[in-house]
Amino acid sequence: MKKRIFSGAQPTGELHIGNYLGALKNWVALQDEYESFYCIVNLHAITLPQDPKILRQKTLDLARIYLAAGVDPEKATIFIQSDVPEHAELTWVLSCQSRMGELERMTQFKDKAKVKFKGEQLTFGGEDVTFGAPSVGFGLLAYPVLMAADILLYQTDLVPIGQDQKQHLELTRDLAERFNRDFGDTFKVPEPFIPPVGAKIMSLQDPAKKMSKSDENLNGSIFLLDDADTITKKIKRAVTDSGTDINFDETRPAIKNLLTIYQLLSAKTADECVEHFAGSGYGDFKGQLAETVVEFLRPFQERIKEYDAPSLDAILKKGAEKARSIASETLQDVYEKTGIK
Ligand code: AQP
Repeated sequence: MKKRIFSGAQPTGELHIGNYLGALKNWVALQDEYESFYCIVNLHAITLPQDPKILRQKTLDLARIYLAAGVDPEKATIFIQSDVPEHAELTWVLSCQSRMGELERMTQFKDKAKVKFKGEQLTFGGEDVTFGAPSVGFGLLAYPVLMAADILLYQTDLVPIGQDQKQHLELTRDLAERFNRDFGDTFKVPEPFIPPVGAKIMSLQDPAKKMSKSDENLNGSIFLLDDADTITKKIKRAVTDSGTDINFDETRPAIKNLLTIYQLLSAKTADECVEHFAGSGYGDFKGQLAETVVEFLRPFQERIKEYDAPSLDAILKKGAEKARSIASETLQDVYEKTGIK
């Protein structure tokens, strides 16, 4: 029997090349070897305010992006999180097993709470952290519990994620182990799959910050739907480091980041990349990088238009049915073990 994968992305903002290289690219690479479940996590999206109309549209757009990236609906199960109500139901049960302290410690919660709720300062969570205001949404705190439910419902072996989600996966493992200890063996304890290269693509404007959908500086990210002109401009404006060599030097993070994007999209080894650009200046390097990104994204953007509404609908309906057949078994077991049913 094939081992199982679960992963997902939020239908918020614009997906960027970091989301692709850190996650989607690996989903495609792993779909032959594993029984794969790729979810559009719309319930996660509402942990921050969303426009309902835009959210509905973005949910379908994201399904198209999965398909255009190469997720094959004949091999992998693609579905919308809210079409499988077991995700929300298991979240409640796992919430009752979660501790405030462990949720308050999550880096993403601390970052997002800080950014979104600027205001009066106060100390929060027994830790040396100050937040902007007392009205941080509970959904933001509960986010990793919902993520744990997503993964554990499918008795998942492996979770392909970028570096930023590693801490959430560790919490998922803790919750699975705690539940198994207290109620008997119920969940498989999943392993993360974090790619050795590309797990954290950095902002083009600040190599100390990860490329991020919510970055206010749009020049920091290359979005999957950017046109050729915009991509070229963004790469030309990307910050560089002092020095002239083009190599993977930890002390020159801006060039290392650009070269990593080049490496992953050109399918060259690290040594081949360094050799290829030996003696080149930054201008030439950036020009070739821009061409590589544009050439990669052109057919991708064409493929997005391939699926009309009825065929997309059929894929998502079939995906939800398959997902539910597995998720409902796990939830039934959880309800029996906890005395709910
Ligand atoms: N910069 C990145 N490099 C590599 N992988 C990344 N991922 C996110 N950013 C990078 C991975 O992409 C997957 C889908 O993530 P998501 O939809 O949950 O994205 P997100 O966290 O909303 O995306 P951002 O850009 O990180 O958004 P904000 O700005 O809201 O924080 C995940 O596997 C993630 O690890």
